Amino acid sequence: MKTYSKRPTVEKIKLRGRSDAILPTEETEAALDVRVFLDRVKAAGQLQVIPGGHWNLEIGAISEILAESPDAPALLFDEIVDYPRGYRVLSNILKSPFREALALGMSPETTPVQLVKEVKSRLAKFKPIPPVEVKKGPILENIIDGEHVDLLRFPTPKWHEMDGGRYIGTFDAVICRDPESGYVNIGTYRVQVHDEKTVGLFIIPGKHGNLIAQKYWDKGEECPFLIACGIPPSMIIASAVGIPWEVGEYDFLGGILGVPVPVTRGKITGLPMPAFSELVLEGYAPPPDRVSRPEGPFGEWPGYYASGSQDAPIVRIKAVYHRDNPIITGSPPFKTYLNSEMPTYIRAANIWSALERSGVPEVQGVWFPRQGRFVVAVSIRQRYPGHGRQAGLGVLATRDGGRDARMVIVVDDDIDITNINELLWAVSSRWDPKTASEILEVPASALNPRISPEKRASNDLVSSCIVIDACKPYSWRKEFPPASAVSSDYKEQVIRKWNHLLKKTPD
Ligand SMILES: Cc1cc2nc3c(=O)[nH]c(=O)nc-3n(C[C@H](O)[C@H](O)[C@H](O)COP(=O)(O)O)c2cc1C
Ligand SMILES: [Mn+2]
Repeated sequence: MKTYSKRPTVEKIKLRGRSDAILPTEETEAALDVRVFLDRVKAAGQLQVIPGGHWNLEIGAISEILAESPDAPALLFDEIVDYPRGYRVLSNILKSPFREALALGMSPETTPVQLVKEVKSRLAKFKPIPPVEVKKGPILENIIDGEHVDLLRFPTPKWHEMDGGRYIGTFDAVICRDPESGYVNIGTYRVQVHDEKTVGLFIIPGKHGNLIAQKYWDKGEECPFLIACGIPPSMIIASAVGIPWEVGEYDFLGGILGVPVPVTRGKITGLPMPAFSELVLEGYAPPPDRVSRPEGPFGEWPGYYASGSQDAPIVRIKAVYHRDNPIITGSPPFKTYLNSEMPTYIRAANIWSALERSGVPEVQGVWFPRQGRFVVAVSIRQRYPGHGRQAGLGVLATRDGGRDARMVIVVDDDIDITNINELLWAVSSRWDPKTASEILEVPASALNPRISPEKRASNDLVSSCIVIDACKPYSWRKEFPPASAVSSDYKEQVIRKWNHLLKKTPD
């Protein structure tokens, strides 16, 4: 059997300076090294290798078509047209609860709401763990610099038909350092290949990477960057989540996983890159008022081209680091119902804790249904009149639940909020739109397709949101007609007896 890693991996690396360094455990090895991750995914029958696809649209289209299947496999594209065998692209990386759990360094059997709960409990006990610097790492297997830098050597896909170019950074980690405090930030920002030695960066104003770069640019200086375009699957948990400025994303990820992230320094900028990354670009972004280039459009995560094409900063690449046979990790955004969004675990956990902290009791789960990422679902065990409404409004009062929200749905705890069928069944049978709704205005973002051109032009970025209280009405909940569905106890008995027909094993 072909394996993608030569085990053991992390243990081989000599640790420098920190004799107390905690090495990754079995659970976190897959989270910190995409090749170990692929071995586990392959063993579980969730990896599909696709030879011969074209970088121009085919990889994107196949990824989207296969994302529609209920157990969407991870896709490893090899022998890509125009490129040598071994130069690969990995997509649909985290599109199953099994793979999400692996990336979170948790047991792959964990169910989605349990994952949110586990993340919440890890965040409650959270202590940052700084990265550990190592001398050697697979990312240093190949270093190309100066005149030899040629980004076109990598099979960067053009993902969607109307994209303005090829995007090497979609499941990426863009690393830079605050010149004042020395704080290292990591953000997932999309990266377009302009030519052999230049990429374009799309960073929304206010994001940390932009705040940092602006400090260099204000002084007329270039901002040093590392752009990791093939990353360990767990990196996305930290790089794509709004973590407070004081907590570095490496330290956050280490804290969540319980082990330090092994890093090694870029030769030119001295910035730390994950030692187990696959492909890292290093370079400098000149002040955009001096040099910028049109960037985009790019199919964005809500499933539209809302932000269009604009002049954006560039990064001139001075060095490229890659593992032998590098893997570009890609996550082309699709319609929201096809996206896998690891950060939603953190965000759901944050909303859940915020509700608890604000004194809303008995929350049983918080979830972002994949079918519509502008929707938040909450389940509660009702304790008093108005409890459901309070929980729904509480979601909107949080940073993670308020922005761009279109619908907050609150249901009783007999409903599995991760099952869209059950959720809609509860809404359609227990909700009274006239008496059990609130409609409010919430902050929106430029990527929200429902912002009118006028509002966009005047920067009036707000949209409205409905809170749907689909709990049984508290005052007559005991008289609410009982559901006719088979009870869970009896269901289990029947499945056990009729297993040969039902082809299902009881949990
Ligand atoms: C798949 C994916 C792609 C993203 N692309 C971008 C992007 O192109 N530009 C951007 O500003 N934010 C993007 N984001 C959101 C940022 O990664 C996120 O806000 C993160 O918190 C930014 O890090 P920061 O808080 O350190 O700035 C993306 C998120 C995900 C999950
Ligand atoms: Mn940050």
